[in-house]
Amino acid sequence: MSKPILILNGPNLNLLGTREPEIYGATTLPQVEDMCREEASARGFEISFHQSNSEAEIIGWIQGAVSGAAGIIINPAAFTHTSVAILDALKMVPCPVIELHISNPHAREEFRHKSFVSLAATGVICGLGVDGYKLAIQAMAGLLGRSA
Ligand code: CA2
Repeated sequence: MSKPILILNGPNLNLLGTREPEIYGATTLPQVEDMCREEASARGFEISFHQSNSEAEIIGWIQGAVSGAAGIIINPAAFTHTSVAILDALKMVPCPVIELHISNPHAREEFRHKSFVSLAATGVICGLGVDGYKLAIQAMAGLLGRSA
């Protein structure tokens, strides 16, 4: 059986679609998960989709990906700008890593301009709303040689 694409979402993204729709849109995280499952399945991939407000839990999933995932798509949310621990974990995985943001952090407050995660990312998608998740799956399929 082939390995899934791991899709990780950081703190507060469980609230997607319920607050700050002017920044993050009106789509909920369960709707994003359905969208991702559909997009991946059209390309012959399974996904393993998670959200956590805990840095430790996210690091646990990344460590599990060392042998258990074809690729990682991660929206680290606020941990993007703070977490050397997530960066270190991502540096240990052999698979492609796509960093994803719904908004464009570079067009927002200065503290959002710095990403620790980018240092371990194969590529970064930002500012395209929740469509970025679909685009990340398409890009990951290309990186894994199955653009279907
Ligand atoms: O644009 C993104 O996807 C971010 O990763 C979202 C993070 C933010 O800290 C990053 O700078 C950029 C915040 C996620 C908070 O999620 C919420 C969702 C709905 C309502 C309120 C917060």
